Amino acid sequence: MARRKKNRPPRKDSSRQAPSRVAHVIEMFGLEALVRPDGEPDDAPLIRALLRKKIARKPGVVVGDRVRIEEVETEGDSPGAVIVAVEERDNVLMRAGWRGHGQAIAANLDAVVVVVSPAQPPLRLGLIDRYLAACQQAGIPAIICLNKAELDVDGEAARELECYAPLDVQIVHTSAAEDDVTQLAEALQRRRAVLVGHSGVGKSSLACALIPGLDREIGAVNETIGRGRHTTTRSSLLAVPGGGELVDTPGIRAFGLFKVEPEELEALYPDFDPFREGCRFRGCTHTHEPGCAVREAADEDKLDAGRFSRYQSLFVSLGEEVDG
Ligand SMILES: Nc1nc2c(ncn2[C@@H]2O[C@H](COP(=O)(O)OP(=O)(O)OP(=O)(O)O)[C@@H](O)[C@H]2O)c(=O)[nH]1
Ligand SMILES: [Zn+2]
Repeated sequence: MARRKKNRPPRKDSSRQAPSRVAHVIEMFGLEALVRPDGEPDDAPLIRALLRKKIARKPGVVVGDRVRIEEVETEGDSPGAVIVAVEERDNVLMRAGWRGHGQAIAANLDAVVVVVSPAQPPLRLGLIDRYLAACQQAGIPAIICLNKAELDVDGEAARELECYAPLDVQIVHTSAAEDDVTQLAEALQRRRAVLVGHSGVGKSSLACALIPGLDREIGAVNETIGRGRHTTTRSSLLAVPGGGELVDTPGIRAFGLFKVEPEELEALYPDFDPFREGCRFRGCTHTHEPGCAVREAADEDKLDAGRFSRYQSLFVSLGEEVDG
C-alpha cells in the first residue's frame, strides 16, 4: 500500500464534494466563463466559472462547449464554480494560432458563416477557400454571406462566387446598411452559427441587424463581468430572436488552416471528387504529377480554373509553413 507523504492533507471525503453538473458555455473571458447549467431557463442568471489551468492549456474552453462544473463557496467577488472537464465536442472550428499552436474559435456549431463583401474590403477568394477547407475539416456546414450586396452593382462579386456552386455551400446576399438580412436570418433559423471573415466586411453590423438592441461596442461583458472589451478578447453566444444563436468572436484578424499537411489539403476540396479517381497516381496532390485528372478538368473548364490555381498556391504555402 502506498504510504501517504507527511504534510499531505488527508484525502477529501468524496461524498462531501459538490456534485458536478453539465453546463453550456455562453461567454468566455480569459480564464473565466459564464455558463448556464443544463435544465436552467434561458433567463436564469448565468454562473461565473473559473477554468482550471490544466484544462485551459488543453483542450481549452470556447463558447458553445458543454462543460462539467463544480460549484464552490465564493469569497467576495470570486467565481461560483470551477470548470473541471470539457464534454466531448460534436465539432470545433480551429485556426492556426501563435507558433503553430491551434486556437479553437467555437465549438458545437451548426454553421459557419463566411462573410465577404464586394468592395471595402474587396472580395478575397483565397480566404473563402481557407475557411471552407477548415469547415470541411471540422465537419461543419458553411454558408457564404455576400454582405454590402448593394455595392455589387454589376453583379461581378456574385459571379465570382459561382466558383463555389459545385460545393454544398449555401450563398446568401445581405446588406446590413440597408437592413436587409432576410436571407441570412432564414438560413440561420434554429441553428448555432459563427460569423467569420475579413475585418470590415460587416460582421458586427450583421449581428446588430439580426439581434435588434445588441450593443455591439460594449456587448454583454460590461453588465456581467464589469470589464470592457478592450482589456482582452471575449466571445459570447447571443440569442437571435425567432430562434438560433450567434457566436460573437471579436478580434479574429487572420485565419490559417490548423494541422493540415499539404498532401492532406486536396481531400478538403469536395469539388475535386468527380475527378480525382482518374489521376494516374494514387495520392496525387494535383500539383506536379503527370496524368492528373483534376488538372485536366481545370484545363477543360469542368472544374473552376481559379479555384484550382488557388488550391495550388495554398498547397505551396502550407509546405512553407511546415518548413519554416
Ligand atoms: N455599404 C455598406 N456598408 C456596410 C454594410 N454593412 C456594414 N457596413 C460598413 O462596413 C464597415 C465595417 O463594418 P463592421 O460591422 O464593423 O465590420 P466587421 O466585419 O465587424 O469588422 P471587424 O470588427 O474589424 O472584424 C462599417 O463602416 C459599416 O457601417 C453594408 O451592407 N453596406
Ligand atoms: Zn491529380
